[in-house]
Amino acid sequence: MIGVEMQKVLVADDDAVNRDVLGELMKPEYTVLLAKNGAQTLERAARHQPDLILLDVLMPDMDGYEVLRRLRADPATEHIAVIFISGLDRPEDEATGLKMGAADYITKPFNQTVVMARVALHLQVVRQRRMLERLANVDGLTELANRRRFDEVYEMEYQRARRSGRPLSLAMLDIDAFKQYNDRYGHPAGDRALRSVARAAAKAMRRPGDLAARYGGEEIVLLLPETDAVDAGEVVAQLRASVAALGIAHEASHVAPVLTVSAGGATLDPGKPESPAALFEAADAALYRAKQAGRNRTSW
Ligand code: GH3
Ligand code: MG
Ligand code: MG
Ligand code: MG
Repeated sequence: MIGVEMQKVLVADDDAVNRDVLGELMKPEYTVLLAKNGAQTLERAARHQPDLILLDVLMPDMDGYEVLRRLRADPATEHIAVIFISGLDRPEDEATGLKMGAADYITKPFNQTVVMARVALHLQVVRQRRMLERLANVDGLTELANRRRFDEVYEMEYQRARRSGRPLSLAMLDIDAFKQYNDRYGHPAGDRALRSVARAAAKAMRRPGDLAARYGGEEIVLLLPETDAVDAGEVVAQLRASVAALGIAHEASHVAPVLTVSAGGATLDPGKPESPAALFEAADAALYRAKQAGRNRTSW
């Protein structure tokens, strides 16, 4: 695959000869990782995030079924495709492996060409699943999370914050006088400007749980878990400053000679009965106030 990073295959077998044969077989096409027992398999799977594991069933420390069970129980490895490769060749063994969620079951002694073909097939499925996930969750123009993804994560984070009593902040951003920008510079230039603002928003996300999403046309929403109003205000202030610092000329703006954004924020009050929709509306109402007050500012 030219220009594309090679997919990673983890070969897990306690038998050194099998390991080497399978490893050498995969090497020309894939990045190969090796593991000689169950514990190593789990550790390497979590650390290296292979696309596929070729998993031996009979291993002394932990059998392959148990390894698969533990892979599925850990959010870091639950999605990894597994092909069993085993000397156990009874139909019941194969059925057990497939029912547990293995993508395939190959019996030993294996035919190298067939192993390669099956690995290629399942790696293609992995790529297609990733592409579908991307299409479902990522906005094509800005590469930010899309609204569908935001709604899903927001609901989850809102409930988590409610349970834990920890803060949660939301900020809604909207580009100022963007209609005039399009009118003055053209729609393609508007798209480029929007992409630049989106990149600035993505960069402003500092913690793993932070999420910047394209909510609507030129509206970006920030979801900031574990963040109170003061810290969230700081994130928004820095983002607004970095958008201004892009220095995207906007001669038709009545706000400033460069592209600016207005922002509205809201922070979950653990003491008040609220709803995800109410918190969202509060951020939207704050954005409206920022616009009313003259734009290029933040309201909370
Ligand atoms: P305001 O300061 O009140 O926000 O003024 P505005 O002109 O930005 O008004 P509003 O937010 O209501 O308008 C959004 C405009 O953004 C209208 C639309 O043409 C433009 N827009 C929305 N999505 C896109 C996009 O994907 N690409 C481009 N180029 N323009 C977009
Ligand atoms: Mg074995
Ligand atoms: Mg606007
Ligand atoms: Mg708008």
